[in-house]
Amino acid sequence: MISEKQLKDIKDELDHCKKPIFFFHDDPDGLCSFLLMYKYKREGKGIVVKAIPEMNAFFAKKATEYSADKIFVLDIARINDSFYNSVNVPIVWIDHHDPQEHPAKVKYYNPRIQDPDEYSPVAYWVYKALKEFEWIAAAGCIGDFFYPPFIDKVKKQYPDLVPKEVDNITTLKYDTKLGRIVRIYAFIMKGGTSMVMNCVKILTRMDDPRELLEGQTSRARYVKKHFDRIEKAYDELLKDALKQKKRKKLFVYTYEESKISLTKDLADELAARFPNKFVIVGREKSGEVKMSLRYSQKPIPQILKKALAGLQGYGAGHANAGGSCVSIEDFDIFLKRIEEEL
Ligand SMILES: [Mn+2]
Repeated sequence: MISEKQLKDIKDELDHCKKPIFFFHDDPDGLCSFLLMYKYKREGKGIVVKAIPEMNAFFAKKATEYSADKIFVLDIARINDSFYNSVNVPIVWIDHHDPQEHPAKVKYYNPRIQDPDEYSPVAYWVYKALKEFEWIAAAGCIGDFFYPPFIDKVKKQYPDLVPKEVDNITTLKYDTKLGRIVRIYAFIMKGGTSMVMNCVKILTRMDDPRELLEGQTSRARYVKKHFDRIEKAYDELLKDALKQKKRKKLFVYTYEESKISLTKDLADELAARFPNKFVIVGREKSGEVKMSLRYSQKPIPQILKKALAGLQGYGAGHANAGGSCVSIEDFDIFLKRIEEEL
């Protein structure tokens, strides 16, 4: 957990700056963490960190160009030395991946320092610190498949978004209008950075979730147009994935490199549909298969370690979700070994 004292520190850090810059992960948890902070502060600039969740000199340059007086890093797993070496303003880093070493000058908050097995998203902690916009915080939590403990507040305020009988994360994510918002948030983060940032800018100005769902305003239609394009590609992949021949304990789906990576989102949905299977969704690119893995019956890191022994590849993950990459030549043996471990 992150203590009450630390939550107060986070709020103080945000209260005491004039030109903050926010770097955030390109998923609903990262986006919602940013939206909560920005909507509270009403100052600053947001920058999405795409492709590799690591801060480096490229992002340091963005902070300098903006003459930021404080840097917030939200839901990003790593900060590279080249980043530290290139900035000289305070850094506040809130994350929930594996706890990392960091220079003493960095204020680092991670619920897993105290409790290595804790699984709570960054948006949840930012909400606990700032205490506003429950629906945005809930969207961030749902994106990371975490049932928001404060969901009753959202149900009360927006009964049309979350009916009161909803009591589990799968229904919340895949069968409610709030879940639909999470999907919109996830998909608009795909594609070129300038398009993504145009959409994010619009979201910072929306206070009512229904504006986005109903799509009546021109700014909502702009976001919707980008979303529709991604959703169409996603629906095609999902349809194709569901046609796969089923194996006993494994669900494997691979697709060719295309411009948009939808691997994580597909893996999440397939895992929700097939909760007892080990789900592998992979994208073939330059001789490798880049995969998202989902499994609820046994810790993934343990299985991965055995499956990868001696192969050209790497992988990591939490208990139920992980990622891996192996060369195409090793893919069949990788799958066979996983099957043996289940
Ligand atoms: Mn994230």
